[in-house]
Amino acid sequence: MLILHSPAHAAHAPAFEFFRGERVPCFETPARAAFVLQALQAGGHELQGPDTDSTRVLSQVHSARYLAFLETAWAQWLALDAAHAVRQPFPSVWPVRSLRSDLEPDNFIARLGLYSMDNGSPLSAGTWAAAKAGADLAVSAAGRLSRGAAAVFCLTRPPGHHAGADFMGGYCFINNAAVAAQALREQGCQRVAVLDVDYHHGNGTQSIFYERADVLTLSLHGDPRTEYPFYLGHADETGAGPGQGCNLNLPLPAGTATGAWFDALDTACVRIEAARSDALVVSLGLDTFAGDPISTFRLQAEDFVGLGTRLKRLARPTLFVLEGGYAASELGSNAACVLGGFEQG
Ligand code: OKP
Ligand code: ZN
Repeated sequence: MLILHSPAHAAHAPAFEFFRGERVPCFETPARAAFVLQALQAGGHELQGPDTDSTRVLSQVHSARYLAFLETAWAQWLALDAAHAVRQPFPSVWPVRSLRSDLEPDNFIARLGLYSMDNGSPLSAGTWAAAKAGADLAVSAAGRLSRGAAAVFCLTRPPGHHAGADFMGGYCFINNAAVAAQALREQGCQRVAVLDVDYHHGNGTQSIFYERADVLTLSLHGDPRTEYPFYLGHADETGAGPGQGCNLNLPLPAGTATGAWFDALDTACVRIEAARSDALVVSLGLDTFAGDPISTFRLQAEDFVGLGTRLKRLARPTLFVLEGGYAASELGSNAACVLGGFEQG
């Protein structure tokens, strides 16, 4: 399978996040992509770089003021104090219900809160460069599918599926899967399906397309009653307006193992076929793995082969985008299992 990758991902390398009352090393690291690159190259997959700039498509997915903030956020942080070069900004205040989000405050931390859903999306000097490179890969991959490729894998980080039109969250800044789906639509696909198999609900992707009938969004994930992102991802969220019926959530209890997970995958696949989607974007989170340090599902390596095989049966042009997966040293072999299952399936 064709792998699209850019070394620019490594520019996003914050040191710390907050976890259970402690400041801990980031789970979402450059090493994750290095493990995937190593495994896929060892597996003989072809590797190429991006060939398209995503700027125009990005403006169809994210708000202008959010993109302007993200692009200059690190420079703004540094401008406050040169000592900030070795510190990470974190939001500490958010415009929740009854507070105004139409106005941009002058204060940098207040703006950071305006554009964040949590304090779990650490920024570093190269965050914009890495996230923009991921979007370039997503648009480039859509172009490959439109020109006849059967499948492409975008080896990107940071992930994207929690990022909404105007906010970052859950390690995500730009929604690569949404960018890919939007690019496919603009390149002539009438109906696109985005299937999110990451452990965490793809709240950003759902919200970006919630009122659209041209992009079907589906997500299998840990039940938001107990799992991040908590405030979206319930089964009764089915789309709105013209997009009514075009969102499917399949929340599963913490601890879900192979059998129940594949039953849900089958439900999602049946819906994709019924919708006659003509291209498939897969938000490929591998944090459903039993060894994942921040998740509770119990999939094994061979289950990822089964995932690839099931997706191949959909027989649609397929664009994989890497999302989560934090058992870094097994992330490459698990990704290779999905691609192997797809190619053999
Ligand atoms: C991103 B993706 C907060 C720690 C928890 C939420 C998990 C984000 C997962 N500092 N962060 O969906 O794999
Ligand atoms: Zn995840």
